[in-house]
Amino acid sequence: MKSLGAWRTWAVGAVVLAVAAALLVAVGPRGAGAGEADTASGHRWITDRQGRALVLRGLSTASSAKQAADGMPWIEEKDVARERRALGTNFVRFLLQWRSVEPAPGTYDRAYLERVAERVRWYGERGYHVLLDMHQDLYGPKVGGNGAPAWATETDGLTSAATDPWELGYAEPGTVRAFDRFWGTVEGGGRDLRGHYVGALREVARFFADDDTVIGYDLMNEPWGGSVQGPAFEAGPLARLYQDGIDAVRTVDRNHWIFVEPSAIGANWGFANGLPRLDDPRGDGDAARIAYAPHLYPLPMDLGDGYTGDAKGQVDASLRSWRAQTEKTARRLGAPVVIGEFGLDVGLPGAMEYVEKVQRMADEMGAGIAYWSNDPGSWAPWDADRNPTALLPVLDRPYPRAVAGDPVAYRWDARGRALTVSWRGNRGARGGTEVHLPARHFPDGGRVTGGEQRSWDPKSRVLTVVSRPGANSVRITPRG
Ligand code: 9MR
Repeated sequence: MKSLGAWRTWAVGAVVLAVAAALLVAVGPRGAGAGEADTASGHRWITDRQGRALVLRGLSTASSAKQAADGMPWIEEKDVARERRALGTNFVRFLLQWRSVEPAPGTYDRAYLERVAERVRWYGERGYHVLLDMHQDLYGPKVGGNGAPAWATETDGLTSAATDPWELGYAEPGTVRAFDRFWGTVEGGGRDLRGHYVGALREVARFFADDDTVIGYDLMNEPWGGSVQGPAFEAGPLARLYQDGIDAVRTVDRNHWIFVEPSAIGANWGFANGLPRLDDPRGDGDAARIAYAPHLYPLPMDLGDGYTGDAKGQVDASLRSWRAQTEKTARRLGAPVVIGEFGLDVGLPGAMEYVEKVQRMADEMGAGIAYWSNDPGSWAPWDADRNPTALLPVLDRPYPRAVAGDPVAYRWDARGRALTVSWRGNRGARGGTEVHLPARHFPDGGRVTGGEQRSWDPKSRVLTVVSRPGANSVRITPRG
């Protein structure tokens, strides 16, 4: 009982610290040069094999993989086909589990990676780019979460109770100890757990090094510091793990992007984070391929609130702060940004207004998006019977899938029914700029001004456009 009381005190302390940090963020200097990234330009871009800048739009696949005995998500190939048809997406964040990659210490499950590869192929055949996400919540199944294998969960006899909301489980004693043992921040312990984790990342990268559908690796979902929190965690144990992970991946894979996340609790709400610049053995500047993939769950909504026009302005304040902090960290890392997760119960008041707002913000930032998640149900574009929810038409919107140049800005104006895309140069890219034109807005295809239509495929709903010499901006409106 005594230790339970101590942990409650700890949890309250953490919340107080968090609020203090929020205040600091609120009164602290606005991110220097935040204006630089007010348009889609001003940062680096993830490119496809043809050298075109990618605007990544998609969902995570899937929460169901966390519990599945074989670690596979719920999807069959026909579901991937439906996702492509219904949403026109080009991106998926695919969940992996450490327990499945390394079921016994130093033993890697090739059959598991082959099952993953089969699903990656389903996506690849439909033009997707797949981010492999080493997922965890609450450390692992042995302490009520998912991710880590039981053999890598050391709790010294401490246990974790189920909590509501689930995130509070991060303060449960068994979970905190498991993380502390993983990071090596408490005395004792047996195995070099983080060494094993880095080894598992390397084996995933070795397996997928030549897979062109894979865009990169997300080194750890929503990292948690256990009893070391905030900048001390991010600049310390987390940065060390990331650097070791990057170095290990690069021994087997020189090409794919490596995505890093901040400590979720805090950064998800818009707080500052202390991730330092990381080194890519590929080299500095344009040679480096490190991307930044923070998650976005403004605090009132993380606790289950809707977005009811946000009368008190708390969600909007959280969003502004999140954007400023994200841009600041991305500049420090020299990294493009992908919103690795955002999402909510579609039935909450104002939910669609919120999703539209985040999508507009991502367009302004030139950031990719992976909506959480594609699991049929109340958060998804389809319900348990696979019928569309109110989210489907909101996610299915026109966007440039790949830009043959350096994107300056792109915007879908729903009222004026026009998609505008502008860019600079052509970065030596092969092929034209590809845009997705959903049937709901462009039933008969698009009319292009400022450029020339190269091709239009009414089945995939992809229109390819090239700009006229000297012009760098196209506008596409519905034909007819
Ligand atoms: O939506 C997921 C919920 O059903 C699970 O119970 C929970 C714990 O595994 O995870 C939720 O998904 C979270 C994701 O794993 C990490 N980011 C926040 C997501 C929403 O809470």
